[in-house]
Amino acid sequence: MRELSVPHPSRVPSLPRLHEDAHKGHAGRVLILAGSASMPGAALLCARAASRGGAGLLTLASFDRRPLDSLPALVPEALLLDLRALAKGARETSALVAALRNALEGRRDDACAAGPGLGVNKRTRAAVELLLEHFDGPLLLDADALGVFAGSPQSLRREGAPVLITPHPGEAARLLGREVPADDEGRTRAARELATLTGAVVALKGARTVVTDGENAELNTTGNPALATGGSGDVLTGLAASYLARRSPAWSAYDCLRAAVWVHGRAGDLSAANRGELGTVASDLIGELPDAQRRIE
Ligand code: NPW
Ligand code: AMP
Ligand code: MG
Repeated sequence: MRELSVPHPSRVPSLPRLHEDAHKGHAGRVLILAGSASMPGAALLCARAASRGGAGLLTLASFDRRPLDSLPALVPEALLLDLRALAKGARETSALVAALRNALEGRRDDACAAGPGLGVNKRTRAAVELLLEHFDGPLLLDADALGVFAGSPQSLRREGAPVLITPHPGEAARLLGREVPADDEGRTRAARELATLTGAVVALKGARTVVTDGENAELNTTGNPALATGGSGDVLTGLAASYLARRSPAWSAYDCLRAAVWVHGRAGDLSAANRGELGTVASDLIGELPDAQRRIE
């Protein structure tokens, strides 16, 4: 089999194995806040990737019905958290964010990811501020959850459980308030600066994604331009969230993110080999995740 001949990448940590008696709670509970009426696909890609990344229990929360309406057909494993319904149909930010707050109080999620497809607006900003304050597990912020903090990366800083951010260079530039250099040295410097300002573990995406926890930094070795397609980053967010939910003392937030970035790139490499770079769409990456991930299982 082609895949079995690929060696375990020595610098990428192995995924923690579940013990023999594990139940789905041990595999990790993941909460995703993503999607909107005009971008349901981002939420669905994120949820599908989290499901393939081994989430034991997966919930998609949305302020809009549309991502949730499509979910059962595409990710039957996932649970739905309909924030509009919990807010009794209200559309105001205050009511919707209060519904999220109430929902969080009754939940026990091991990790949360927020951002893909939410839109850059006041509601997203209020929701992410709420998660920073009240979600006490690892919190991964991507896409519009970063867009709402343009020019104020310090607002992402918090005490306690780790925050992780996965900006592409455009999002990183908005956070920092200046362009990110294109060369590897400049990208690494920018990623480290973001880690320092936010206190977060950072993946600055692109070809050779830089992953840093502020101290350590490394460039990812997998991936190719097949990944330069809409929704690709949303897949990474879901995958990383599922790894974050797999609690293990030997498995840091930095390890999770390095592993997710490596597997995501590898899925892109497998898809390019099977379909070509042009023929790969983000959904295809999800189909390649099991094979890609087996290399580090
Ligand atoms: P350009 O184009 O070169 O001028 P945005 P987004 C720059 C959702 N999606 N290197 C780019 O620069 C996401 O989850 C929904 C350098 C431009 O300025 C978000 O919620 C989908 N620059 C939302 O859409 C599928 C780069 O950043 C700007 C760069 C917006 O996310 C698609 C564009 O970025 C999408 O995932 C790079 N590698 N990449 C769905 N099906 O529902 C980007 N830029 O404005 O943040 O737009 O990334 O599409
Ligand atoms: P996003 O822009 O959020 O959809 O994220 C795009 C994803 O694709 C990130 O994980 C990038 O690292 C990856 N990616 C985009 N272009 C390339 C490339 N040329 N080579 C490798 N990975 C890429
Ligand atoms: Mg993105």
